[in-house]
Amino acid sequence: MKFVVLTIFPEMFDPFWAHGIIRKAIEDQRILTSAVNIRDYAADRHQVTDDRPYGGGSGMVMKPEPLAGAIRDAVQRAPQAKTVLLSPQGRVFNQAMAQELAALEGLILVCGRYEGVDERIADDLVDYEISIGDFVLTGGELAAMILVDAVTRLIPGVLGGDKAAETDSFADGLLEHAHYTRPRDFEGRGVPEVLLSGHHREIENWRLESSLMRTLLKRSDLLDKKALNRQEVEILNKWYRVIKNLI
Ligand code: 4GX
Repeated sequence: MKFVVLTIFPEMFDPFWAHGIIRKAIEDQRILTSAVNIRDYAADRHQVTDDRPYGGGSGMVMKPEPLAGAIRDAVQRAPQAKTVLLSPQGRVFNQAMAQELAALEGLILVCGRYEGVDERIADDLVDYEISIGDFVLTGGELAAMILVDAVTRLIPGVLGGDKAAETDSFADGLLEHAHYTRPRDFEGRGVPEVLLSGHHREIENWRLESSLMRTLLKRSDLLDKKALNRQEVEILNKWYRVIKNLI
């Protein structure tokens, strides 16, 4: 997968490419990354990328010509790639979208600053408009990093086995079960006994129960969307009966 980021702050990506799983994915050539300076496509002597909005008002808008130049050049170099504009007006990013994007050959990620980009860019040169959440950032760069991060870890071979991504939170519509590691006693707090038992079947049952209960208590909205199997319904019913007997 090829990621080309278009930004006026390409240096923001240097530490991002240089650490952890992203770094390893680059080293293993599972992803190819570049951050391109939109300023390099500005025609004037001062390489201006923004201008005042037509109709007046405060704030600046990214000029269309440098952006169009940068996008067209990136498309030429990665003709298979889809172009994404990071914007609060976009579809809100989630794990299902990350999975779809992970199947693509390449992504050109357009990072806007200021009040946004000239609307004609979004209309004509962008395949997807994506928001990473309902809050306002100072620029699309952090949004692009989040998208690259979430997509990269789904590319086959990037995480240890492909098991790791399969057992994720959200992969099956539930939150992750609780995790514990040594020491067995941490400041007087123990570890669920079953996890020390070596009974793999019981451990799997406990983990499913943990996932379901955490989802019910912390993110019950996720359960509304999920198609539950028989075992999951059985566990939820069991706890429902426990609670009902208390009230
Ligand atoms: N998820 N921002 C982009 C400027 C902008 C506005 C409109 C294009 C169109 C954001 C988010 C986000 C702030 C990045 C405004 N660019 N991006 N920027 N939430 O808040 O992705």
